Amino acid sequence: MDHTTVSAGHNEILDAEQIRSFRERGYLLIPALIDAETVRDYQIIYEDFLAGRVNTLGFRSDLSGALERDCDSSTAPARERITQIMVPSRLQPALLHKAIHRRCLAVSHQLLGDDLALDFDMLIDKAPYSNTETPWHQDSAYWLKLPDTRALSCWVALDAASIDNGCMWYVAGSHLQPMRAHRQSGNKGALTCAGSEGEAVAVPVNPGDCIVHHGNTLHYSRGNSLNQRRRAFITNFRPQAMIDLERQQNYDHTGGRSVKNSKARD
Ligand SMILES: O=C(O)CCC(=O)C(=O)O
Repeated sequence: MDHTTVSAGHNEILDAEQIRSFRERGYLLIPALIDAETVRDYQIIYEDFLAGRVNTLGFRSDLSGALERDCDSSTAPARERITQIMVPSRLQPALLHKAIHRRCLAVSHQLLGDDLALDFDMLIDKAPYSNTETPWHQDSAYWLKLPDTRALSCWVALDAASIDNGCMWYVAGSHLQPMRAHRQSGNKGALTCAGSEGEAVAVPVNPGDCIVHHGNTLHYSRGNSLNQRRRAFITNFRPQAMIDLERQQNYDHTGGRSVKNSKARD
């Protein structure tokens, strides 16, 4: 079995109104995708990654660009402003069979089609008082330009996220607009483009809630200015045929950050 194989089961998680709203806005809040006990289970796993008990094999970096990319698990904790760990399910394949992967795959099928499959996953943590925003961007700027642009990111909160500890903000309908020009921030840090809170909506969440957004939806989050965690477990889905195209070009989302989609280049 391929390491990214996930089975969605036959769950219908969303109703027709939620699907309509996602198509119009390019994002959707799904309350309580996982229950409180499941959140606690994931928090334990997450801490194993953050504390370096799982060897993150060079897939851990500071999304802010304040540090060099390849901080290894023995030296990384506490120095990062935004901790990003790519492909956690490659490091711990049991994750593929747990609730987040199964339920998010089912959501992706309902929203964008039954041919969607897991492309990659990642953890993004904003530690208390780390005060560092994730700049405005569209995920598709990070990715190869593909003929089929269906792509879905499922952002599952393992902590309450509010405006002050870095909940997500989205520009409704931006997935239907032309891509904005992106550039890289910091030292090999996150990609960024023009965007502002004035054109966006903040989406505070509770632990266990999931927000999904289309790969072209413009989004951002403020820094964490509270004494409160902000851990997110993120899964990304796209058509299996597009994943095959990516892999044929040796692209699996673990390389360095850069503007890869020429449509989005400054
Ligand atoms: O968690 C964040 O602050 C940013 C997440 C993000 O940009 C994404 O999931 O695409």
